[in-house]
Amino acid sequence: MTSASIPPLSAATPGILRRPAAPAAGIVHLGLGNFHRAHQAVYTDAAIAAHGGDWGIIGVASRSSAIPDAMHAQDMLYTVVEISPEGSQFSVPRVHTDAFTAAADPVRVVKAIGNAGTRIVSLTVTENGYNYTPATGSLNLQDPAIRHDLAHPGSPQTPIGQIVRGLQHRSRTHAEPVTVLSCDNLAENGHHTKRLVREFASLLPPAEAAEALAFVDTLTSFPSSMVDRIVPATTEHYRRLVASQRGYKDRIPVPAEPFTMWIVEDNFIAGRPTWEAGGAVFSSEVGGYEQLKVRLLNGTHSLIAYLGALTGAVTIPESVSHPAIELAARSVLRNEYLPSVSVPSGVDVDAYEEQLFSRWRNTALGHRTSQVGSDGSVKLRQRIPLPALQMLGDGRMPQLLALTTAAYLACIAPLPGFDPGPQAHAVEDPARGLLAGLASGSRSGGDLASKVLGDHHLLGEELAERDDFILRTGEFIDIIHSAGPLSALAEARTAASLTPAPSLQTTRSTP
Ligand code: CS2
Repeated sequence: MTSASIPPLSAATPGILRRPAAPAAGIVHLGLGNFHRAHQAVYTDAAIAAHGGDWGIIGVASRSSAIPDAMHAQDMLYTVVEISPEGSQFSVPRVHTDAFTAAADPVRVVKAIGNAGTRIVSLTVTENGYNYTPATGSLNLQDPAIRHDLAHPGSPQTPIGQIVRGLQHRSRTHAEPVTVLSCDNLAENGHHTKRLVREFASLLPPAEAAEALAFVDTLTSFPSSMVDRIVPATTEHYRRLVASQRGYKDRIPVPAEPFTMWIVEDNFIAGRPTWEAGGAVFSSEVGGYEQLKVRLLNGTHSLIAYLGALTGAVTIPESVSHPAIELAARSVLRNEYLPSVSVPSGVDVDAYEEQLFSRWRNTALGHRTSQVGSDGSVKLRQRIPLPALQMLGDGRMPQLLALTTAAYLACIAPLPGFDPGPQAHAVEDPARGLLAGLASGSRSGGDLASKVLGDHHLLGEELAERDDFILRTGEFIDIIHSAGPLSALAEARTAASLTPAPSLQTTRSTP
């Protein structure tokens, strides 16, 4: 078959099983990117296959219409390609009932969330999509999009604005309860989302605020959840792979690693799909799983990404295959992140660590250092401050957490005269302009670190007070600039090995 004659993916593609009856939509999902389509959608597909239920998903993309357009052209279908060095597995979830773009049709988002048939509003909008101030964790009232949403009830642009306007619509029309489910890498993501929703609601005119807050407090639940699956960006390679192996053209296949995990707090005020059918675990220990994941996986991932980008590594497997980077990653994970984690009962940390390294070594996946490095100004706030403050409180310097911070700044805010290289240039960040401006007026690493961490509270208010951490970060910035990232890494590891061993008071929950 020539490439031109390969048919597009559709409901008529051989091998696509039709359901006896299409489910009605019970879920509105904000954030139609690759992660949602390889994670929650897959679990929901398994739940509907096993137990039925009206749990179809209306997918809402934030700004671009590329995914909704492709989904409509493909009968709401797309392929999940599980990639490992051993080979590829293909599956086609059949759960989306509709897809559209919020920016093009803001009224439709409010109506979809407000619809009585909607029982869950879920989100994968990334850490950056919650419009909060990393320093304080509160809603960012300086953000023009939040100001717009407070002033224009009919056309919200932000997920928090869309949710509050949708909840107001519910409260005024039918008062049916609903669950708001965050699936982003934020500590206590349910509490965090509820807090931002309440903050937004409380800024409405008084009568409206009272009504909205009453609805939030009594008829809306906000479970926390820990989500985990490495999902790189789609490239032409995956489109070609699907065409050659499956015999159809898919414009939007999603590559993903075979590993997947979802731990959810069972707090769904209006019911939920039996996601257990896809392997989800309902647990009262979500907080411990979130800490484990956000610090050991995501935190260590940041170190691998920034040091890798500075050494020119294009992908995470390339970076972690460098022996010095692997040693640093093991050291930050075990000695600096782990002591701050309440390890959930039954989790074997040694096995978890080995599994992480084998996932990061998945060369077939091609997960880019610049992708993991993106949005550090919001991601690092979730990953670094608590473990760093705990160590500092014990009188120990978190050398590798300071190095992670320094490597991040060297990538996106290099001092004048330093070129961090193409992988660092490819890192996107909402604070890039601000931080680059601070760097251009800085004379040294210490100067830059003190402006970014001290004056601008990039890692929160408490760390802004820790001159010792700021100074150490500044020293690492200087070493990276003068002698390169591997010298900074060697210095951090030597200093870490001279620091007294962690007291290893890892809090373990009782079984
Ligand atoms: C990564 C995550 O981009 C990042 O910061 O650490 O996207 C990571 O791949 C996922 O959270 C894995 O579940």
